[in-house]
Order: sequence, then C-alpha cells, then structure tokens
Amino acid sequence: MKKIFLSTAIIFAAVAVVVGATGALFSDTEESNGNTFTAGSLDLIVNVDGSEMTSPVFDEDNLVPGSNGEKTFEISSTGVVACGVAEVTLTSDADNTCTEPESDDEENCGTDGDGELNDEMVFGIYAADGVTSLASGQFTGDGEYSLGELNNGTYVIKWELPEETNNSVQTDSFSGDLKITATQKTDEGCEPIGEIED
Ligand SMILES: [Ca+2]
Ligand SMILES: [Ca+2]
Ligand SMILES: [Ca+2]
Ligand SMILES: [Ca+2]
Repeated sequence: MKKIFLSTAIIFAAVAVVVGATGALFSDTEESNGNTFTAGSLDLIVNVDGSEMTSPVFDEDNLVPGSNGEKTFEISSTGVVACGVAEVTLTSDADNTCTEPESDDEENCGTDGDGELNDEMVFGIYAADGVTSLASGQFTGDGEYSLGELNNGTYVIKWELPEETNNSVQTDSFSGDLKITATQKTDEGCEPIGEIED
C-alpha cells in the first residue's frame, strides 16, 4: 500500500513538472491598439464675382444686339481630391409677344413655340485668362462640361448677343439652370476638360 502511495506521489510530481514547463515555452506578442477609421470630407465652394453663388447668377433684361457681359466663377473643393462637372439645362424658350418688326423678320412668331434669343446669343466658358476657351456656343439645349480636377480654378462665362442679330429676338426670353458638381476623383481620373459627349 505504501508503494502505491509513493507511485501516485511520483505521478503528481511528474504532472507538476509538465505544467510548470508550459509557462517556460518561447513566446512573443505584437499589439496595435486604438485603431480608428474616420471619413474624409468633400465640400464644394463656388464664388461668383467674389461672392457665394446664388440663384440666379444671370438676370439680364432689355438686351439688344451688341449686349454682352461676363461672370467670374471661382470653383474649389476642400477635403479629398475631386473632379468638377458643370451641367446646364434649358428650362424655357419663348417668343413672348410679337412686335411688328419681329413678325417681319420671323414668319412664325408666336406660333412656333420657340424663341430665337437663345439660338442667337453666344456663350463661352473660358479659363482664368479669359482667352483660353473650354467650350462655346449657343444655349440651345442641355449640356455637360468637365472642369477637370478642381484645384482652386477660376473660370469666366462670357455671353454676347451678336450685333448682326435681327428683330426675330425682340421680347424673346429663355431661362436655364446651372449645376456644378464635385465628385471624388477615382483611379479612372477626371473627364477631359470641355464638353462631355453622351
Ligand atoms: Ca422671336
Ligand atoms: Ca418676341
Ligand atoms: Ca419664334
Ligand atoms: Ca429657341
């Protein structure tokens, strides 16, 4: 009986040695604490002639052949790198009333459902130098224009009713909306500056 007790004691002693040995194995730990994910920002800023863009930017009346004007747009975005796109939408285009000289120059005045002012007036979007043209033409329909990567750029929109315009535009009017959108730049980059074709 004494021998059995002795054997048991030896087994316990052996287990103790094994358990004790576990704490002595090689080990190593690496840690990274306080990991955080925070979203960036993208905030478009458009100033026209030095002030925040309002509705409308253009409100021109009593136009005559030779009338012209321009507005300076400072476009930038804060936060992530962004691409800019300007969209214009024609919302109305009318003869309104028909004067006598207008009817002389325009056979279907008042019945064609189409004013001539927007078809005659010429618009141009220019770089800050006012000379480098990004796009130009008449505002006869909707259009989409890439401003490229937004980098605190200055753009000038010029308009002119050419002096050779005839009486068909008298009392005519048109209106439109301008929308400028900044979208984060992706690996595909920004659309080339200028008109975006469908
Ligand atoms: Ca007309
Ligand atoms: Ca008219
Ligand atoms: Ca007309
Ligand atoms: Ca028209």
